[in-house]
Amino acid sequence: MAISALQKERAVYAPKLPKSLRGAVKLVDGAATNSVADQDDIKKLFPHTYGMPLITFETGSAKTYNAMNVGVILSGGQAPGGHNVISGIFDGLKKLNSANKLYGFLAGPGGLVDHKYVELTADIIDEYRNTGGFDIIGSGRTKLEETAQYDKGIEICNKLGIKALVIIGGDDSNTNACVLAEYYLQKNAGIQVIGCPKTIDGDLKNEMIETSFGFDTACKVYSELIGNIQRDANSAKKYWHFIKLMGRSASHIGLECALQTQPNICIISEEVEAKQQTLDEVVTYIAEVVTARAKNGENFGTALIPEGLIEFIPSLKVLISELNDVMAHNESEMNALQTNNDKFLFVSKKLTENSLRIFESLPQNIQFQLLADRDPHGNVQVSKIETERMLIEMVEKKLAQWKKEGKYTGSFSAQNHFFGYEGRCAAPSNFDADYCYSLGYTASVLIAEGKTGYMASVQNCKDSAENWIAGGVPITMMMNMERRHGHMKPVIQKALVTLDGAPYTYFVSKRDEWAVKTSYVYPGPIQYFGPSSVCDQPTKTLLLEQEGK
Ligand code: FBP
Repeated sequence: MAISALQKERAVYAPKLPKSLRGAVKLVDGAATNSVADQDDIKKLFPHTYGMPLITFETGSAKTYNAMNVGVILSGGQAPGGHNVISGIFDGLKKLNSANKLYGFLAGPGGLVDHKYVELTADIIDEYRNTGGFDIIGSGRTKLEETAQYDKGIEICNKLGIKALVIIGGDDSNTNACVLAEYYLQKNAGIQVIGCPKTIDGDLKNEMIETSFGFDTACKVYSELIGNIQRDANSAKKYWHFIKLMGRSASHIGLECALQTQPNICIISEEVEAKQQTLDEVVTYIAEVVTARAKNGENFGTALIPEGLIEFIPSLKVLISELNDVMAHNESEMNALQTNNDKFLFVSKKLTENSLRIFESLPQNIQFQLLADRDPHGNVQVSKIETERMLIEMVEKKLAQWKKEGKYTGSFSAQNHFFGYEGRCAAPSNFDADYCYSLGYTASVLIAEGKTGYMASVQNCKDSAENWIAGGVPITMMMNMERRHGHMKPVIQKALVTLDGAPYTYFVSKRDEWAVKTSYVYPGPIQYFGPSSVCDQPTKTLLLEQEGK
């Protein structure tokens, strides 16, 4: 198979491990834990895995471990570094006992249920070291939520002699990992379950998990592209670029890219929600920045728009939730309707007066996109809603109105972009390559030590990799109760952008200046070789959050 010159060099990159993982490891128990909220409910639901202690690894003395087989699953959207988690697990297992085997379940959690798997041998692993993508075994979004699925898991694990599963996924997949760990303990099935924090969205983090893997690389890729666009904008001086950035709910990606590139505008969904802003207020803010820059003769700029924005504008959130209900309860009638217009008329009759008014005020393409199929969890597929185009259209209208009123005299010509899939499978940055490999290695040690219901953790990431602290965090510690599809469910608390957090506070202290002055930063492409100050830096979000800790 043909590979690029970079791939060839990258294949021999040896990810950096924390000191404690370089030789024999000793596990040190910390304090017993509690869930972040709803302790009584979570305790009741997870009697076997609740309250377990935090674990940190230290250098220990050599030990022998019995041979064991382990299964690994990639769950949900791709994120750079997944292959390194798997190679970290593989190398960790082989170091513990060369007879250990690793099986990969194919195409996500569905592979466990449908008994589709492959044995991951050294040849396969070597082909994928330090590469982006999840193609080594594929991923999927099948939800593990029924005991029949868990039992199918027991069947295949028994057949293959698997004593532990590693689930590499986001908040929902790790919630499932914990449910599975609890169920297997209840059934005395002899199968441990360990989670690993994955998602480019950056919203699986907390006191103990400093970042989810993939966020670093994806943000660096998007920031490179934004920087390139800014250089073009500043050269041609004729376009406003509206750039939508992936991240289903949280605005971490947009915020990190803003910190890296200093654009003129970056909307933060969590702020819009907290301030209860209307769509018109968001449009007005953008139009005001365009107007202020036009006064300085600068009819160009960049605006970063988080993918999830539409669901954070309170009135649109209500509209979307009404649409979800109408569509879920009238599935067959909706499917029978031939055109988008028919669908629009059908749902319009079922909306409340306020939501109907909002729905009618949206551009037609957005109305139709809001009527498109939902994802397997019943959510709008926000990556398919062209929020950036909608905002361009609405800003254009507002500026035309202001021109008539003499409030605006510039010219407005806009380009739209959406960056998401461009970054999800990029070759992992050194940070992600090292972090992921360390997470995988950590998972193998947790398994060998008989742990279950834990998420592999690597902390102190602001420091150089040798000083990172590996260990395990009980997943129940991250849980609270939330309403899902009308029922209260235990779930890992999602980390949205906090408005008193250091990254947002820093951004707010700078954004007015960045809005009017052209203060662009051009980060350039990810560097895989060269000085550590260029190659190994974590995200600005992580550095600001961990400052002083
Ligand atoms: P995960 O949370 O599963 O990591 O996926 C995140 C994400 O990349 C979001 O940013 C995006 O909205 C969504 O997946 C896109 O999903 P799909 O891959 O199904 O198009």
